[in-house]
Amino acid sequence: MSKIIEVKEKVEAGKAKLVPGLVQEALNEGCSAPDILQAMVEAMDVVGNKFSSGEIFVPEMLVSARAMSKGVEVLKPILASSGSVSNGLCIMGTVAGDLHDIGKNLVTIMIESAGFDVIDLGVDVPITKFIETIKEHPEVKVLALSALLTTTMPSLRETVNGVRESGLTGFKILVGGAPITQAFADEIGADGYAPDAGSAAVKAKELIA
Ligand code: B1M
Repeated sequence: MSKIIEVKEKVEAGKAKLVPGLVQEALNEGCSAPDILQAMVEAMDVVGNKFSSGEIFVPEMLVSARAMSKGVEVLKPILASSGSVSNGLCIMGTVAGDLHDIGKNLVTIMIESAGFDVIDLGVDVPITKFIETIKEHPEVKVLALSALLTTTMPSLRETVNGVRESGLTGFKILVGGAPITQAFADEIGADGYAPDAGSAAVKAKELIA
């Protein structure tokens, strides 16, 4: 069996101890890092669908997420191979009320590889924390906001509004996450939207050009 299929199966099964070794073996077999990443994302889609249908519950989603995060750690040095350019600072976080971080972490890796320094504020980040961090780092070029739940789309809107209302300027706001669309990004007044980690890095560079 191709190692990439095994990676997918073990992420789905939440085998965090086995996944890093299998990811390394898949790389050794000649599989590319983006292909392995794609297999892990597909595994998470399967997990999400099983959760939706009531076949599994939150703890199973969590162990799969841990397994994928361990796999991403092995891929990170390859995905993040960057040049020496510096595009400035990006402040990143998942908005208040939302605990999903795998997508945000991938976006962070790709934005770093596009030459940005990233301050990652983590998950469930209150608006005040974003504002405080921007004040501490007025040189920030991009504020990158992730939201993974339809129920945290309003939190994304409030974060964009709150940051705008703070009067702080000099940076662009980039948003994304599974339920977010270009139309929603426009509606809430974000400067940019990207559907995935790779295009987030491209968009971040476009925004500061
Ligand atoms: Co959650 N969860 N979850 N979950 N979870 C989803 C998102 C869900 C779709 C599953 C489902 O029902 N099919 C569903 C949301 C439904 C909806 O919104 N209508 C859901 C739910 C309902 C919930 C809870 C409410 C469940 C509950 O408690 N009853 C709960 C909410 C907790 C909270 O946040 N307050 C919850 C909890 C969790 C866990 C904690 C158990 C765990 C997260 C652990 C972690 O992240 N460390 C979890 C997981 C693992 C998932 C699924 C299965 C996988 C998410 C993931 O990592 N995907 C997910 C189903 C799914 O996605 N298929 C699901 C892989 C990742 C690479 O993709 O995050 O989409 P993604 O990131 C992409 C893009 O979105 C984009 O680029 C990334 C990479 O290409 N992107 C950006 C992301 N951020 C971006 C920012 C950008 C640009 C692009 O610019 C700044």
